[in-house]
This record gives sequence, C-alpha cells and structure tokens, in this order.
Amino acid sequence: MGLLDKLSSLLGLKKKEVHVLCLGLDNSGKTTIINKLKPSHAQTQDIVPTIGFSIEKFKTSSLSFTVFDMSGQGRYRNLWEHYYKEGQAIIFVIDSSDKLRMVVAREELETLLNHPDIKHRRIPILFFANKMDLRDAVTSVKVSQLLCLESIKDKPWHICASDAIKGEGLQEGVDWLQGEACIGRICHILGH
Ligand SMILES: Nc1nc2c(ncn2[C@@H]2O[C@H](COP(=O)(O)OP(=O)(O)O)[C@@H](O)[C@H]2O)c(=O)[nH]1
Ligand SMILES: [Mg+2]
Repeated sequence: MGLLDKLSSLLGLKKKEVHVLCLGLDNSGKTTIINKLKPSHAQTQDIVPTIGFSIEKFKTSSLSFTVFDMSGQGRYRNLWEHYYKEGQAIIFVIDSSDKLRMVVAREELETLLNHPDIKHRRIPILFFANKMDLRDAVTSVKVSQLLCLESIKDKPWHICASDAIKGEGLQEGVDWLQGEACIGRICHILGH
C-alpha cells in the first residue's frame, strides 16, 4: 500500500475527497516529494494554462493533489491563488540549502497566510525542510526560525526534515497530516 492509500484508508475518507495543496518555490523538491507519495496507479495530469506556470494534479481514490511553484515574482499569483479555496491541507516545501531564497520563501508564506481564502481557515500546514542531505542545508529548527513559523498561532503546523530523493522524513510528515486531518474532520462533524 502506498503512503497515500494508507493515509486515505486510515482516515476512512472513501466517500469524501480531501484536497491537498503542495506549494513552495521552484526547485524546492515538490515534484520529487509528490512522486514518492504517489501510488503507481495514480493518474497525473499536467496542466499548463500559460507559459511559465504549470500545475501538476493527481488523484487517488480519495485524495487529490494540486502542486505548483510559487515563483516568478508573483507574476502568476492570480492563477495559483485560484486553487486556495479548495485546499483542505497544505504541504509547503523549502529547499533547506537555499539560504539566499529563504527570505523569498518566507515572503510567499506570509502572502499565503494573509490571503482571504486561507487566513480565517484552520488548515493544517506541513512544512518539509527538504534537501537535508546537502552539506549546505540548515537544520529544520533554523528553517522554522527563518520562516518565523512560531508566529503561526491559528493553524496547526508541523515541520519535518526530509530528503526527498531517499524518501526520508516523508512518512513522519504524512503521519502528522493524517492526524490533523482526522481532528479537522471530527470538528467538522461536531460543527466546530
Ligand atoms: N540532494 C537533494 N536533492 C533534491 C531533494 N529533493 C529534490 N531534489 C532535487 O532538486 C531538484 C528540484 O526538485 P523538484 O522536485 O523538481 O523541485 P520542484 O521544482 O519544487 O518541483 C531536482 O534536481 C531534484 O532531484 C533532496 O531532498 N535532496
Ligand atoms: Mg515541480
């Protein structure tokens, strides 16, 4: 069973689809992570609505993923923001070895958190401090400091160090997200 199949069956979500947004700057490792999570039978659809901006989408029986790069000086922001409404969980990927662009990642994160379709929703956010295998990589604690994650008070969040090529750290992240999605669903059922 793939990680995502396990996740969806544990969640008992066979009927309802959960939509996960996987975002971060280009080159952070999103495609590599998603490919590791993806069961072999999942269907991938690459949509290229305009030159310079592409979206990857794939679906399993109960989870649907939308993956895109938050790069290009926000030139395509209006295209990617369109997907925020349907997101019920967020995976935000950071290249831990790219210190120069850490500030850009932080700005994009802030813009995301302040967006009207995200701001007032208690969406769980999983951060992958990726490329931990690289010599230049900073620790996940340092990444969370550089991104000011401690200031996120109104959403559950978690950071995991990962090496997407070896697949290390991904399971821990998915396990956390799974727990949060369960809590979210129970709250939803209870009307909270
Ligand atoms: N060393 C190392 N390289 C990685 C890791 N994750 C991704 N990469 C490499 O980083 C580059 C960008 O990865 P990709 O998944 O295409 O990033 P995306 O633009 O965010 O989708 C590729 O050459 C990957 O092989 C990692 O954990 N460690
Ligand atoms: Mg990609």
